[in-house]
Amino acid sequence: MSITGSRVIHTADYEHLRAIINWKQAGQELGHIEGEPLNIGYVCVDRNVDLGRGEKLALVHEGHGGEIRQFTYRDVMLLTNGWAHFLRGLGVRPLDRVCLFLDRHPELYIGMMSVLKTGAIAEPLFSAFGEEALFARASDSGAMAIITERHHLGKVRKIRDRLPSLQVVIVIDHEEEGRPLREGEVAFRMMDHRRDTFPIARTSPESPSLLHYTSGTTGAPKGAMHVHGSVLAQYLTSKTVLDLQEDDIYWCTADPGWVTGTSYGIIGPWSVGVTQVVVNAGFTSDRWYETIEKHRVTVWYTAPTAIRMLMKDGLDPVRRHDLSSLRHMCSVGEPLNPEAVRWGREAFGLDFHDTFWQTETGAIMVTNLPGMPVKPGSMGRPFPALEAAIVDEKTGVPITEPGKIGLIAIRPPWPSMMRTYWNNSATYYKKFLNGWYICGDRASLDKEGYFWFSGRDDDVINTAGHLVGPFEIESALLEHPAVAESAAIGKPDPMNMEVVKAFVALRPGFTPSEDLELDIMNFVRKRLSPLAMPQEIEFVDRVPKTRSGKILRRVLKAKERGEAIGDTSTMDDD
Ligand code: 6R9
Repeated sequence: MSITGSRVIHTADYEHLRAIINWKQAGQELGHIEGEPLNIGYVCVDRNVDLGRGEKLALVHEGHGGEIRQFTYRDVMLLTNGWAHFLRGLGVRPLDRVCLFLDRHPELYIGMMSVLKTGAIAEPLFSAFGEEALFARASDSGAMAIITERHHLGKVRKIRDRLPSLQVVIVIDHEEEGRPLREGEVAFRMMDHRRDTFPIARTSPESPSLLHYTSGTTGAPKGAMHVHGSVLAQYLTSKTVLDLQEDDIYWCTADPGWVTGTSYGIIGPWSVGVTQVVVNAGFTSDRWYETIEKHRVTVWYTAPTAIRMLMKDGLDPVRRHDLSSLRHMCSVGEPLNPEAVRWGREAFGLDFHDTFWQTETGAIMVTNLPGMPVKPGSMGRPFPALEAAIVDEKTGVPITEPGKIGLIAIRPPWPSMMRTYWNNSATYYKKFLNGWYICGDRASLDKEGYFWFSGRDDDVINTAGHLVGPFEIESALLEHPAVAESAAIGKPDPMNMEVVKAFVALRPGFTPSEDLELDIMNFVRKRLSPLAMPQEIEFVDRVPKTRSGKILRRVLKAKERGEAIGDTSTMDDD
C-alpha cells in the first residue's frame, strides 16, 4: 500500500496511514525539489500538460442557461499565459494584491491561476458582496487591481474614490456598444489572449499566494494569507480524503469566494489533474441531480445546508435521475447532521464523509477518510499527516478523557496553514496556545479518537456554511439613519443552521414598524450581502452592553434560546 502514483488508499487502518502519509511525500509526488521554486499556477496548469494531460478536460463549465464550455489543460495553459502577460503589461508585480470579483465564470478559475503565475496575490471575493463588504476587503489588502464583470462594475465604481491603491479595474465582458469604460478601467476578453509561454514567477513555497477574508467576532474581516507551498496539503488531502483519481469527474459546489471553492474548487483538483465541473447557477435539487447525471460526476464535495435542502425535496427527484456515476461524497462547512448521513445512504447508497477545516487552515484537518467507518454525527479523525487534539481552553493541554469538551487544536506547522492575518499579526499570534493552533471551535473525542463537534467558541454566525461576523453587520446597521444601537447574533435555524437576527434600538423620532424592519434588512443586504442580511429584527429599548461598552451577545443568544443568562456582573444595567 502506498500513496505514490495515482492509487489511493482504501483502508480503515488509521495508525498505518499515520505512519505513511506525510507532506514531504506530497512534495516529491508533485516533483518539487527542496530549495527550488514552487508556483501553484505551474503545479495546477502547465505541469499537467508536461505530464501528458494537455488534451484532458480541466474544466467543464455550465452557465446559467445550461450552455456548456469546455477547457482542456492545454487551453488553460495558453489562456493563463495570455492573461498573465496582460497583467504584467498593466504593471501587476509580484506580491501586488489582485481581487477577483466575479460570478462563477471560467474567467474566475483561469484568472486566479493567471494572477498566481505572475507572483501577485489573488484575493477571491464573493460577487454577491455589496459595496461595503467589497470595500472592507479591497481597502484592507490595498488591492492594486480588481478583475470584475459589467454586472458588478457599478459596485466597484461606487467605492473607487475610497481605494487609493487601486490602479486598474479589469472588465472581462465589456462590449464596445455598451456604456463606455471610465479612466482606470480596461476591457479584457480572455478568449482573445492565448500565448504559448509565460515566464512563471519563481515563487518559493513560502511566497504569498492567496488572501482569503474571513469573519471574526470583533473588528473587520481578517485576511488569512496563504503561500504557494499550501498546494502540498491541498494535493494530498484531495487525493486521500476526496479520493480523487485520474479518471474522476469532480464537482465542488462551493463558490471560490469561500475557501472551499479555492482549496478544493480549483487548487486541489487541478493539482491532482482531474476534470472538474463548475455550474454557475443557483440551487434546485433537479438542477443538481441533472449536473451529476449529465456530466457523470464521480466525486462530489458539498455542504450540510445543501444536503438538507435536497433532503427536503425527498427521494422522488433522486429516483428521477441516473446518479450511478457517483462513488464518493464529502461535506464541509457546518456540522453534518446524523440524519443527513442516513438520508445520503438511502438516497445515493453512499456515505457523506464529513470534513472539518477553516479558511485559516487552508486544507482539511479532521475527516472521515474513505474506507474509515463513518459514525453519523462525528467529523472523523485528524488527517493522518497532522497532529490534532482537543485541548483545555485555559492551559492548552490535550484532553484525552472521552466525552469531555475542549478546543479543537492543530500542531503547527503544516503547508497550508495561514502565515498571518494581513495587517493584523497581533490577532494571528492570539490563535496559539501551548504550542497549538487553536481553531476556535469546541468538540470532544470518543474512545476511538473520533471528533464530535459541539460549537464555536466565539460569536461568529455560521449561516448555510458561511461565516458572517456580527461586527460587520452591527456596523452596517449603525449606518442606517434610524438605528442608534445594534447587535447581531446567530439564531438556530433548521435549514441554514443559523440565520442572522438583529436587535436594534432606534434613534429618537423613529418608531418600530414592519416597513422599517424591511428597509433595514434591505439596507444590510445591499451593503454587505444576502447572507449577512438579518432574517429578523427585534426592536429593543437598548442593547445589553458591558460597562466598557462591549455588546453582550451571549445574553441575547441565551434569551433567544431560552437558556440561563449566566454571569452578568459586568453588565451595564443602570
Ligand atoms: C472550510 C470552512 C470554518 C468554520 C469552522 C467551524 C465550521 C467547518 C465544519 C464546521 C462543524 C464541520 N465548520 N467545517 N463545523 N463540522 N465539518 O468552512 O472554512 O468558512 O473559514 O469556516 O466553519 O466553525 O471553524 P470557514
